[in-house]
Amino acid sequence: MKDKIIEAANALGIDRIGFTKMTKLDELSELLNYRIKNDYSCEFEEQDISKRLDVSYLLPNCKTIITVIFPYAKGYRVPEKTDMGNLSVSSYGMDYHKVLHEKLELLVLKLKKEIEFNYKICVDNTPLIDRAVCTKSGLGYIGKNNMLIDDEYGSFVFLGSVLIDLDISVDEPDIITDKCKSCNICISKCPNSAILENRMINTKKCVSYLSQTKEYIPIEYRKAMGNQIYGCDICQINCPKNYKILNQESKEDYSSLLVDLGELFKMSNKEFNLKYENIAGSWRGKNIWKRNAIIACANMGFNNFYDIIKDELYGQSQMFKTYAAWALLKLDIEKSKDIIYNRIKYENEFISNEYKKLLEL
Ligand code: B12
Repeated sequence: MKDKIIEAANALGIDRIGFTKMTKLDELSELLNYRIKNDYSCEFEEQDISKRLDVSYLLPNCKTIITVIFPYAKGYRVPEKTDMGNLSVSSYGMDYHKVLHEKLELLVLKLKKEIEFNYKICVDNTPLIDRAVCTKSGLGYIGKNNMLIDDEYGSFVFLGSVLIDLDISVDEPDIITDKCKSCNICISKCPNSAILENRMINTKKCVSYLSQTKEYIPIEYRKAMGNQIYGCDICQINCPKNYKILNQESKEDYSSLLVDLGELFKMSNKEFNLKYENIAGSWRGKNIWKRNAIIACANMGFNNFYDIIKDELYGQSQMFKTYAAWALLKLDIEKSKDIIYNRIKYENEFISNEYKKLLEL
């Protein structure tokens, strides 16, 4: 059965496939507790640790987890400094959640012609710790930047799993050695010092997190966001393990990862969905992109958007006001001070306090 699964996966263009038993991940208990205690976990993760350590409830009688990794970013070049916003390369092309899910669904359909079984596909969408089950089944190792790294594809791989209620002989992974050795490039290049010496990430500081959260972004973290509209690739682009994949010949045109901010500021929700709904980076919706665009304008000194951002001070959105006032002061402190001061009396307590804080009143 195992050989048949591998053969079927290969036919679907999946060339990295592993197998592991459905067991509790008790070895991660300390790590997960430590993250919660230190506020290193985030709202995109299941907070009930017991549901992460034992995911057998996802599929009754689950015996085996089939794991796969799927490469991307071949030949990707960081765009030259531009007057646009930037999306992470993980958001290139069709949403990887859909692509990988469909591939795994096809794999299951093929196998079901041979034998009946129950299954559950997981691609980033369940409490399963994708990286943990992939490493357990021998697919790659974890780098200091927390990324799962494959010897050939580097860390630019998406992870997927299929839980099944069949018993399949599993892989005994090689002993995972620390292939990062003394390299600390990701730690030193991370724009917000989110990668810690103890191989953990302070998720709340990670630019990828900041670009997706709906929570308040602390003023001191905003600069690190640069012109990112979704995600961040810095710890991967600078990783020597990705040198090979990034320097491969490729016909892909990555220019769609650049976002026209003028267009974004004017877009209706409908127009946004039409243009971006099929990519991975749009899942938080237009307003989060627009917030990030305001931050990007301030960071990059895009003064041509000054008036558009100023209009937000008179709008309905508390979120836009928060970042607009900060951005206007960054873009032109003298011109903006009075404008913001004069708005204090019209605003609720949160916004007026925010304005006072920015004006150091
Ligand atoms: C929440 C989340 C985030 C958060 C937090 C990330 C983080 N580092 O935890 C934020 C929003 C910041 C984020 C960002 C990104 N994410 Co994300 N994210 C997730 C999600 C949903 C859960 C991650 C999680 O549980 N974290 C908690 C910690 C404990 O687990 P972990 O980091 O995943 O894995 C650790 C443990 O497994 C541990 N470990 C494994 N075995 C063992 C054994 C022992 C003994 C020990 C001690 C530890 C240990 O080492 C791992 C690294 O620390 C997963 C999907 C999923 N369901 O797993 C995707 C996932 C991790 N993300 C992914 C991607 C692509 C990204 C981004 C690259 C997107 C981008 N370009 O902006 C960045 C990368 C940031 C980074 N350097 O980690 C991929 C990672 C692929 C890969 N090659 O590793 C995943 C797996 C989605 C997928 N299915 O492809 N993400």
